[in-house]
Amino acid sequence: MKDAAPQPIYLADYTPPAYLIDGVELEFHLHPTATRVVSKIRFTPNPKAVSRDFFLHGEGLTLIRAAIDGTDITPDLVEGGLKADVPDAPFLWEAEVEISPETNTALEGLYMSNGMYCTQCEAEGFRRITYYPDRPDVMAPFKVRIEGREPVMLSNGNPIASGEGWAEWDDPWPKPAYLFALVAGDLVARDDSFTTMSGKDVGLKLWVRPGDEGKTAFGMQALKDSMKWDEEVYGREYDLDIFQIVAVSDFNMGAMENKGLNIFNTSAVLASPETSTDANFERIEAIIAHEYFHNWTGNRITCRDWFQLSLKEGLTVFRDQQFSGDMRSKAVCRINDVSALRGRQFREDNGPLAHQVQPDSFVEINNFYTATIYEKGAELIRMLRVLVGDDAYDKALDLYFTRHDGEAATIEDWVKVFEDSTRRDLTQFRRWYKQAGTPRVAVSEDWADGTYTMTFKQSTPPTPGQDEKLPQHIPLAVGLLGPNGDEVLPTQILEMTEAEQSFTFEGLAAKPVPSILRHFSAPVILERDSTAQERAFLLAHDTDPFNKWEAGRTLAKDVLVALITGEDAPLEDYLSAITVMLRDDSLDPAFRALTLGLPSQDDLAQTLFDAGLTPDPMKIYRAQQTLKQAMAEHLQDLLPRLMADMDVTEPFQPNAEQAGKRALGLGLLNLLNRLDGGAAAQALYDRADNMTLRLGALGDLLQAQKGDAALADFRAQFETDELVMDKWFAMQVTHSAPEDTAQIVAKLTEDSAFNWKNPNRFRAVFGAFIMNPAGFHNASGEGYKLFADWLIKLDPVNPQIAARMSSGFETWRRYDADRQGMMKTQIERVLATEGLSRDSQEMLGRILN
Ligand code: 0A1
Ligand code: ZN
Repeated sequence: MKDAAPQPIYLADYTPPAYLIDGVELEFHLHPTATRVVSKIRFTPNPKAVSRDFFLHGEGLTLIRAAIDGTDITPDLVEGGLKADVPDAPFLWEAEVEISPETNTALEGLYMSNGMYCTQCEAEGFRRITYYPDRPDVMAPFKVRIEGREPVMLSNGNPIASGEGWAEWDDPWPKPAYLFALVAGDLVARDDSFTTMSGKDVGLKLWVRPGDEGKTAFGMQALKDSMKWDEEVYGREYDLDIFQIVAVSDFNMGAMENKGLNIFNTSAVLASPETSTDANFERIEAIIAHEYFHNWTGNRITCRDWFQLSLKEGLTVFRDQQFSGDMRSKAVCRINDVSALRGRQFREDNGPLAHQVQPDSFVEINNFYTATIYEKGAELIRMLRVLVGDDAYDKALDLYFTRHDGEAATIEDWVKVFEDSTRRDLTQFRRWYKQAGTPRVAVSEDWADGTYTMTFKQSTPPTPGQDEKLPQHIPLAVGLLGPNGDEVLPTQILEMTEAEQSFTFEGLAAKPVPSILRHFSAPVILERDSTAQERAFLLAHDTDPFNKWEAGRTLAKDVLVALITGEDAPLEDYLSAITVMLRDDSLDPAFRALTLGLPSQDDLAQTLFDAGLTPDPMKIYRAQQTLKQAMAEHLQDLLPRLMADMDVTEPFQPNAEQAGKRALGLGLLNLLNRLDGGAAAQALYDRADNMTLRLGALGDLLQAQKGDAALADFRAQFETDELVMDKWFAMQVTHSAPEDTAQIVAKLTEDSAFNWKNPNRFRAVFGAFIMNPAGFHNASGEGYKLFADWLIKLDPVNPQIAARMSSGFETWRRYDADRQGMMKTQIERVLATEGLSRDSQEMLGRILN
């Protein structure tokens, strides 16, 4: 019998906690299968409470003893926790529980990774460590004593004392339980220090397993850069004596912002030129910044409840995006951020998993760490900043930090801060948080007697549970170009608030070419009929780098869609525009590399689906191949010179400048590869002294079906490096021929190195699989079955990852009846699995409906 459907939790049901906590003392006696946790918690009745019921969350705990004010009691063990009768006055709660970190494969709570103890408590993992009011609006200072045999034993806050077999930590800043952390094991640290703006010395430690010390320099520098940036840009200073990062091999997400003790997936912190690509370095820098920035946006000011998740995540993503833009190229970072948004968030917002940035309900909060909460949430903050202006934004943030420091706040508090400090009415803007779905903005234009009029119409398609949508407040950044390419109107922000609205520009000498939605000023889909000539014109002349890139991308998309549907493709326009762009040495190589890239297969499938067509994954794949071949042939005389220009002769640096050259060089090599059958790729593979070039070359060799020797060599060189071996797995799936993909995946799962319980390894294979549409959607349907088999296998071991991966089926309704039928069968098969987790039930249930 299947379990009853899990019940949702509603935002509308929020009530304040019955009891608050003055202080927590925890004592850990570490043991792989029988860790004892002794807790002493000083509770006080909350004057704002609506009930006096005493309930503590607890899951998978063996209760050994409980006492109130020193007297042993027998609490009522109930589903999800315990209840007890307590005094109507402050009291001391004591408990002792036993847990088994070694058998905790879900990687939530206290678990073991490679013999090392570590924790993950967001969102609701602390209840697997001890009985506690595990909700973010209960904040308390923590003191922790750890006893065990591990040479290094860490927790949040400042170190107090330690001796043989024990260590004590004190975190004076009140925090919710989801920010608790403990790590113990055989670890070594890279040490450094940072002097804050008020002159305080902070000790910095980056802890890794012995052997990984050589991969810590970049992460440490990124941490110091982040600390400095947050002082300079947001006026935020660090607030403990020590800041620590620990790298852990088994981790469900990228990293976690636990107070003073960030825990990182090794993939999000360890880096060296020999083992990490430029993209890895860039991601690591951003994640280190993100977690560090949470110290203020997330930790000092946390969330009242999980419906407010975007309060901390949207803002912190926005801050890390600003940081990356300042550290690297603003234009390139913005293009990358928008590409990621479209690739993940638009896909989510236009399918069965669409949800609000502030949801009204959820079943399993772990399923809501989504692109909508994170990346769309960041876009909302970016729009607010555009609407109020940079200075007003800075003032609003100062007010936010003063007004809410030490609190568990809400999204409403956040918007109110902006209203109070700018005196703007943001009533309509609030809809962005409550309306799911990506708005479409259609543009038409009119030109007469020197007057140019643009008319915008907005509409948002229905999303699950939300049929009716109201007009949004959309900032449209617009500039106008004259016929000779000069800008006749620099960027203006047009505020759209109506369903349909016109804007008029007078006194123009000639009909202008508009550049609309500059820097992607709002997360919308712009619909505008345009000619290939106009797109090529904007690619050549637009002063806004984002729209310049966008023009090239849209032109490429026009070509691809026409190739797929069999219409006339503006191929010549595209090829000549791209040639001019590539030849332009004044353009940043990184920008040129991005402009050379094509829209993804997934993007094209969604575009066709939106146009009322049924996407055929093979036709999409072939159209991409055809266009790349045409580009290669058209550019063949230019390729060798351009590639030579991109050679980096200086020693490897993971900076934006060198990375841009490598990216363009590899983009060109990918074209040349189609003409020389892999010869240049082999030569590059043989001489590469860094992972970026080595991996780029390997990808091309696989593409050319000449990768066997390089693959074997790669494995032999990096067999003992988990993170590089993840690449070895992923590359084979990504660069397989569509008809072979499922078989390759199946073969890889039999490899002795396929340690599937490790989230990074599982994602390397199955993440790459579902990101390869032509392979995954191969008409045989064997990919669907294989994928479902593995979801079923993973779910009882690690429900969080199984549920996240099930989004591979998210787009099933886009496809033809045969594919839909086959996917539906597999989704239903997984759903029918006995004991399927709440996580997977919720995700697959939503996908199906
Ligand atoms: N708050 C972290 C990410 C994170 C979220 C959930 C986790 O477990 C369910 C783990 C980490 C961040 O934004 O970086
Ligand atoms: Zn975050």
